[in-house]
Amino acid sequence: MTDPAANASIDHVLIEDRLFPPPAEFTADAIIRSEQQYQDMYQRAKDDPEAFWREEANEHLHWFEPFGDVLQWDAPHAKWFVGGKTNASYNCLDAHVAAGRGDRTAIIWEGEPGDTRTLTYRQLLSEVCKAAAALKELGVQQGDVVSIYMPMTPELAITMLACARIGAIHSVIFAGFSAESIADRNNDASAKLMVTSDGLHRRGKVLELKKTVDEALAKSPTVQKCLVLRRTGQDDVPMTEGRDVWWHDIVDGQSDDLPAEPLDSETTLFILYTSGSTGKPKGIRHTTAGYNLWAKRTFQWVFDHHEDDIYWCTADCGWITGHSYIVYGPLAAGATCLMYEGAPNYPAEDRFWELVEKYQVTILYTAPTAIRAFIKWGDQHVDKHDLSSLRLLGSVGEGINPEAWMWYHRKIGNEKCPIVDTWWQTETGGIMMSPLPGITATKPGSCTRPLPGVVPVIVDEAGNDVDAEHGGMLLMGQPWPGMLRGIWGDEDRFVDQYWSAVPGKYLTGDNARKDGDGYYWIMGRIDDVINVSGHRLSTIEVESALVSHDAVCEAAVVGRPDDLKGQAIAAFVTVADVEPNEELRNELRQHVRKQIGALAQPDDIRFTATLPKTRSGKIMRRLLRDVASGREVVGDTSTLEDLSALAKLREED
Ligand code: 6R9
Repeated sequence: MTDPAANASIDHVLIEDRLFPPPAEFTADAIIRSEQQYQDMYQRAKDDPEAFWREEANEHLHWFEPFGDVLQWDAPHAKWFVGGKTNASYNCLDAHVAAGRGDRTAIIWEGEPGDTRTLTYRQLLSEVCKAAAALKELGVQQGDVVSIYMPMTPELAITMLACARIGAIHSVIFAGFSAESIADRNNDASAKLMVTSDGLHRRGKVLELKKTVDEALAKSPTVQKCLVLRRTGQDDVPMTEGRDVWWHDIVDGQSDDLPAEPLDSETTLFILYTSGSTGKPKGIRHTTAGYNLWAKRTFQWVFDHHEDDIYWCTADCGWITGHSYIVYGPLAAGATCLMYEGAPNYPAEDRFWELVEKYQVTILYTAPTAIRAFIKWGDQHVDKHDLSSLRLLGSVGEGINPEAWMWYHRKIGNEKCPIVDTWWQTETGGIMMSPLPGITATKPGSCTRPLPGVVPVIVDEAGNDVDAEHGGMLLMGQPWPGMLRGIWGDEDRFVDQYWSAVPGKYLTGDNARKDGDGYYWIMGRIDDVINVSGHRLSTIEVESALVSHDAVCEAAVVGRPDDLKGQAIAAFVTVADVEPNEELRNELRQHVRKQIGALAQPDDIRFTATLPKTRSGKIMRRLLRDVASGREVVGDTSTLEDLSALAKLREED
């Protein structure tokens, strides 16, 4: 028998009708400043992608040798800019120096202890050449995998670009992962070299990275050498003779002139491991030309980049956001980027705002998890600083609840900065859906419309298109230059996971709804849908209703089995400045009922001090599902930020 709800769409229950048109002053000076301009680009990219991308690639990348075909598409395998030769490090560095922009500032860096460093494009190029020469001296060749486990220092970006320069493949591992996770990634990728540092500064303490790396290297037989940056300067750093080399011993003395290797467009630029909800992490593979072009152009379109901008993306290079919007996008566009090493609440909760004021940041790109933390910490930290340099705000990583959006808009943007809520994934290489700040009237909680080249499709579980105003699975109907080219060493999983739901179309794993204005609303992961009495509800809508109550900072909503309704709704809630009690619990139930209806009213509400999150700040609803249903927590927990968060939740049972 078929389940009557099996091919149902997802019910949409949250009404959000606030609309924020771009300020006229912003539009007047914007790169994309008319709706017509967007429509023309969008239609051309959709109807004649080859002509559109040929022009884009010729204009925006440097070619040592021209490409022939724009696209060879043998679904799900794409080759972009076939036979051309380029180099991502050249596009990010040499191109600017050659164009007389070598003295522009590329990176303004601040360490957590307050030390600073500024690098012009010319200086960054020299450093990258030296590092590339050192990699070669250490035996790294084109196609070799280099694992990078480093703090957010300029040398992290330098190492990535040095790999790109010689055609080595970088695999950046966030410097918070355990020895076990590093070894897994080294082994999966057969990494040849590891780059790390003695330690890193985090909230005033030193974390000894090299010791963790040593433990990992004991279980990483393919790694032959380890390059070690001195960052924190402690003296008892274990160095293994014949394997470990100090950065200052081998990099500093190299020549600063090492030409970028002309590389085939489809040369693997990097792999980046991302956790599947179950099973082992997968190495998402991106290639040189398509990815670099996508990162650069989406950066320019979405962030409306102008020469005098000071741009700050608060992500870590250990995530795709850092790859695309700290390194490859902004540097290819010649931007001046602030890079910060440490925590947002060290030495105090106003560190970000202090940095914005000090460096006169104009564009700020951060994540909902950070925004919700700032709200919890209180407005007094923001009020201490002059944030008037800001002109544009961005959000990425999770859906931003409308109330968090409103706070960002009022408190940080002073009601004058457009907010770009950017939806994308490690797999997509760069932003796919986002407002264009000069033209798109924004709606809190919506990532609005697709960028040129992006053709979203929404289907129900049977693969049929769903009507506007209903939610379903989000797919991409057309290949785009920044798309992943595979999962490292696992072709079956690549085909199975992304290309099997509707053959030839990319399955994102998220649900979404398109509203009557053609705006998209992400409704959370496919696996997170809650089925209450045959109604399929999106977690994020119920969460947003909870967050719109004054007492609530964060909410995570999951389904748990229920004999009567199929699933019942369980909510985990963090509150600020109030005593969580039965009265508040009832009030929250009533609040959700009033906001979105009786159907969505949570059956259980648990107050908790923290929610389990991934190290990049995403709520792990999968774990909460197990907690809510009283099951043993199963599956991969290696990306969990703080294991104690989970333990506490279980205690609170
Ligand atoms: C860039 C990045 C991808 C998943 C994605 C979705 C969620 C990211 C979002 C968003 C709603 C947004 N996500 N941005 N959901 N609105 N603006 O985060 O990549 O770490 O691979 O995560 O994150 O669920 O599928 P990645």
